[in-house]
Amino acid sequence: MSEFSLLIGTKNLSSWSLRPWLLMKYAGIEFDEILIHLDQEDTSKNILAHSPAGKVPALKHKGRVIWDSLAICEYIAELYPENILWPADPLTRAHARSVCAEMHSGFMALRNEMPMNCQGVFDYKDLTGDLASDVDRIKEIWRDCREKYHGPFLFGQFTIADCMFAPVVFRFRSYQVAMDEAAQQYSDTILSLPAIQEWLDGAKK
Ligand SMILES: N[C@@H](CCC(=O)N[C@@H](CS)C(=O)NCC(=O)O)C(=O)O
Repeated sequence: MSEFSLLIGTKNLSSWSLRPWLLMKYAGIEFDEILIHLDQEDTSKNILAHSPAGKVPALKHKGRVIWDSLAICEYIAELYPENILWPADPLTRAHARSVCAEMHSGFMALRNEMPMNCQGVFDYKDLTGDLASDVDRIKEIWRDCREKYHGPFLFGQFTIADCMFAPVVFRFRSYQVAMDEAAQQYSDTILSLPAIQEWLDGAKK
C-alpha cells in the first residue's frame, strides 16, 4: 500500500480526475487508485465516504483529505519541488497559474457542450457562440504558450498547466475540432505520453 490514495471517477468521463492523476503518474509518484463509478445511484454516497466535498478527485495522505484537482496538484508540487511541476521563473509561473485558473474556473460552454468522453468519436458540429469562443481561446493559449516557451509542452517542460488542459485534448479529438498547426502539435505531444495511454486503457475497461 502506498502513502497516497487518489480517489478518481470513471476514467472515460472524469476530466477533473485525469488532471492530478496525470501529474502524479508523470512525476513518478506511486499512489493507490480508488475508482468511483460516476452517474450511479450510489456515486455520491461512495465519494462522501472519502471526501466531504462529494466530488472527485480527492487525495488521501497522512490521514487527511485534499480535494479539488488544482489543490491536489499544488500539494504535490510543494511536496516534490525537485520535480519542478511549476515553471521556476516567477513571472512564467504566474503565467502558468493564470492559464490554470482560467481553465479551472471558466470554459463553461466547452464543459457543457463537449463533455469529456475519451473513447467517444462524435459527428463534427459547427462551432458557434460561446462554444466557438471557448475553443478559439484555448487554441490561442496553446499557440501563445508554445511560441513563448518553445514547446513541446505549454511552458517548455511538462507542468501542471499541461494537466489542466489534457482533458481538452481528448475533447477536441472526440468532437473532431478543426486544429491549427500549434493545436495539432500540442495534442500529439499530450496523446503520446505513456501516462495518457495508460489512462485511455483504463477508460476502455
Ligand atoms: N472543481 C472540482 C470539480 C470536481 C467535479 O466536478 N468532479 C465531478 C467528476 S469530473 C464529480 O465528482 N461528479 C460526481 C458528482 O457530482 O456526483 C475539481 O477541480 O476537482
